[in-house]
Amino acid sequence: MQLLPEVKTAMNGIKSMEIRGARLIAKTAVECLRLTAERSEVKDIEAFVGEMDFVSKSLLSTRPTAVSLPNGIRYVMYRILQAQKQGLNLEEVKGITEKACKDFLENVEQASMRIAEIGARRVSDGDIILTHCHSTAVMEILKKAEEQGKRIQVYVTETRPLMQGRIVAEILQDAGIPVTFIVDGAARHFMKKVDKVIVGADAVAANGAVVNKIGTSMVALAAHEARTLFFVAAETYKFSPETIIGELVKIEERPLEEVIPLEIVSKWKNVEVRNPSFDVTPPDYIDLIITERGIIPPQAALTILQQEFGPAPYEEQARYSTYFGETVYEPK
Ligand code: RUB
Repeated sequence: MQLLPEVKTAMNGIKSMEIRGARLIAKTAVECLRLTAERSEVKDIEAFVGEMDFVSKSLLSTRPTAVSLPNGIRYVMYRILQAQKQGLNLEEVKGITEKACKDFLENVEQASMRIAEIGARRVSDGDIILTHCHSTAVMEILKKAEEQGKRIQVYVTETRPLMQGRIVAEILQDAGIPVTFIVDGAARHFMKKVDKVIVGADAVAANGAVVNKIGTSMVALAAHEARTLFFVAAETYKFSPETIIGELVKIEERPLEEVIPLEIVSKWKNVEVRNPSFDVTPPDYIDLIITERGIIPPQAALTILQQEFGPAPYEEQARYSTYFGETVYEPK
């Protein structure tokens, strides 16, 4: 089975991180599904489902941590498989696929606007905020607060090793927000001056733990010590249904040359270099999670998952999970 050239380019973009951040990864994946369905030339439903399944699994192999990616794929594939089960014809199933992709992408846009509005309410005039890594959700909250006439200042960590902090500094500077750019290790040094930390999320677990860029949990620890508020901005499609049944979110480990040039490390005979891309911040260090449905304490993450994935999710979740394993998803 062949992937469209556009899908291959998108997959390479996600792997190389030209396309990065949980929201953009999910949007790109669902756009790949939409394009595949639109260009599909197969003549029967089984072949169509097989094609969509192949593209889904290929997309899932790009980066493992951002739960928005499997959730976007799940949203579309679930509807395709339900339509197939109902015995709809190929054109109808294709129509449902197109609608599912469009709906998911529209939901993402709506959620972005809502999260900006809801999050901006938690930002006060005169606030000093610290953020770590580049989150589109956080950027929109801060820009919205600025638009509302709140004067804020933002400490931006550089975010080793790939320096997403530089993107953040540029975005905020262009929005007219004063920025202080610091190395990651300086976060605790400045934390006493900070009113609120706001970060994004790649995944939110059922127990309220948040997976985000490596270093987030150390920032959270420093915030906890300084009694600085720690907020997470996460749309509900970043909540992980698999964590309800005890699965752990996989932490991506990236190449060592992102951390240190190969010519240096090749001279080190007895040194191991590790490059985990994300870490886990326990719910105890999180004051609030800002979602498009409202603000929740981390302990309410399970409720959000139950609302998003059904009121009695346990058996259903196990079925959802099988889609991501070797076996084909079989709806009831
Ligand atoms: C990006 C990162 C972001 C979240 C949320 O990591 O950790 O904080 O993905 O982003 P990477 P958004 O650069 O490795 O992808 O709010 O845009 O979804």
